[in-house]
Amino acid sequence: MIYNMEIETMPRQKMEELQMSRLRQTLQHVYDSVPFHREAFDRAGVKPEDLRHLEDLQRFPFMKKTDLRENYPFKLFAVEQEKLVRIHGSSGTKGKPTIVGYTRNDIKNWSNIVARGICIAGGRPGDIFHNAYGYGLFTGGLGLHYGIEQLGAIAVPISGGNTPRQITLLEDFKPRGIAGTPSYVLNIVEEMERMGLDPRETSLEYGIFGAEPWSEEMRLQLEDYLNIKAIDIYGLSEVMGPGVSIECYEGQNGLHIAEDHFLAEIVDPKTGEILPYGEEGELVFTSLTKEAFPVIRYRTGDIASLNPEKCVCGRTSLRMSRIKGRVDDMLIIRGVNVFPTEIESVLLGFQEIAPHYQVVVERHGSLDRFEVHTEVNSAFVKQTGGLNPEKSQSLSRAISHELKNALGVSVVLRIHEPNSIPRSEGKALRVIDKRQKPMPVGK
Ligand code: DLL
Repeated sequence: MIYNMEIETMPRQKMEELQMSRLRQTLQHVYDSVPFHREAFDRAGVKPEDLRHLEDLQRFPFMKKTDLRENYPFKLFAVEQEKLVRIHGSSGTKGKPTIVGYTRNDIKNWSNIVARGICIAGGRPGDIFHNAYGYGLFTGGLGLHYGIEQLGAIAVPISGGNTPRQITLLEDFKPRGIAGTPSYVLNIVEEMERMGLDPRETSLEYGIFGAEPWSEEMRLQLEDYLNIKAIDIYGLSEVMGPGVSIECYEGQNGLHIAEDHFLAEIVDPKTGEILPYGEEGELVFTSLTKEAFPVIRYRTGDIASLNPEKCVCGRTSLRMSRIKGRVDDMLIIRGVNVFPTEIESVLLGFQEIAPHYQVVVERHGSLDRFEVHTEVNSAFVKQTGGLNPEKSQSLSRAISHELKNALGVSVVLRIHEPNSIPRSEGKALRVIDKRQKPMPVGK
C-alpha cells in the first residue's frame, strides 16, 4: 500500500519497536559484510548485540563524507556485485564523486517512500507530473521518477535545462505537479514571463522542491509566482536520495521523516553530542532497511532541528525543520556565523530585488571580505522604469541596514542589472569562495 496511514500515524512506542528490530538487523548486516564498519565498531568497542535500546545507538561510531571518498568507489557496499541494480552519486564540488549503490529491494523501498511522499505533498494517482530534476548519477531525476510511477501518476522525464521546451510541455501536457530545484523552477518562471506568458495561469497545483537550501520567503514567492503549493522535499544520495523527508500539503510546517526507513538524530556539529528535540544542530541518519549501502550515524553536514509533536495533518512522524544550510556553507564573518539562506530571507523581503543572489568571499591581506551580489527585479523595472541613481542608493542603504539587523554583521552589497547573476539548471551556486585553500595531501 502506498499511502500507508498506519505507518504514518503509528504510536511512538510501536514505531520505536519497528525501528529497533530493523536497526538490529542493519548493524549485524554491516558488521558481517563491510570491513570498514567492522573495524570502526571494533575500534569503538561495540558489537551489534550491544544495542538493547534505541539510545544505545549513541555508542556506535559516526560515518562521514570523507569515509565515502576514502572507500571510493565500492568499498562500503554491503552486498556482492550481482545483487546491485543501480549506482548513483553526488558530484560534489571537490574531487571524486561520492558513490552509492542499490539492490532491487532498495529501489523498491525507495520508490514506495517517494510515492508516499508525493501523496503527502498533495499528489495522487493519475496526476501528470513534470519532473525537472536532473536525470543521471544525481538521485533527483530517477528518484522522483520511480516514485511517480509507483504512485500510478504519469512521469514527464524532462530533466533540467532547455527551458523553452519545458514551457511548451507545461502548456501542452497540463501537469498537476512539478518537481525541481527551487532555483531552476524560478528560472522557468522568468523565462515564461520573458515569453509573455503568465506563470499563474498554468495547470500546476503543487511543486515539490528541494536538493538545495531555500528559505520560507522563497516558498512564498514560488507559491505566488506559480499559484501553487510549494512543498519542501529533503534527501541525500548517501542516505538514499530524495524522500528521506517531505512536508505535508496540509501543514507545510516541518518535513515528515520516513521513520520506518531512517532514524534521525541531531548532534552538536563540533562535539558530536546528541542534542534534545527543538535544538538546532547537525542531522545524522541511520538507514534501517537498506541492503546495498547501509549508513550508520551518517553526519549529513546539514543543520536542522527535530520536532516530535503531532502535525495538523494527523501524522505522528518526527518532523525536521527546513534545512538552514550546510555546515560547509556557513560563513564566518568577523566571528559571526551566517548561512546564505539568512541572506536570502532578507533580500526577498524587497520587491525591487529578484530572487537571485551569490555571496563572494575573498581574502584581502589577512582579512576576509564578503560581498553579496543580487539584481534588480525585471518586473519592477518594467513597471517603474527602473532605478535612478538616487533610488538605487536608498534601496541599497535599506537592504544593507536589514542585512545588518538580521545577520548581526555588515556585508558589502552589490545590486546589479536584471539577469546578471548566473542562473542554475540544478543546484544553485550560492557561495563563491575565492580564498586559496591548501590542496589536500595525497588526494
Ligand atoms: O540533493 C537529493 C535530492 C534530490 C533531494 C531532489 C531533494 C530533491 P545530493 O545531491 O546527495 O542529493 O545532495 C544532498 O543537498 O545534504 C543537503 O545539503 C541538500 N539538500 C537536499 N534537499 C534539501 C532541502 C540530493 N530540501 C544535499 N533543503 C543535502 C535544503 C537540501 N537542502
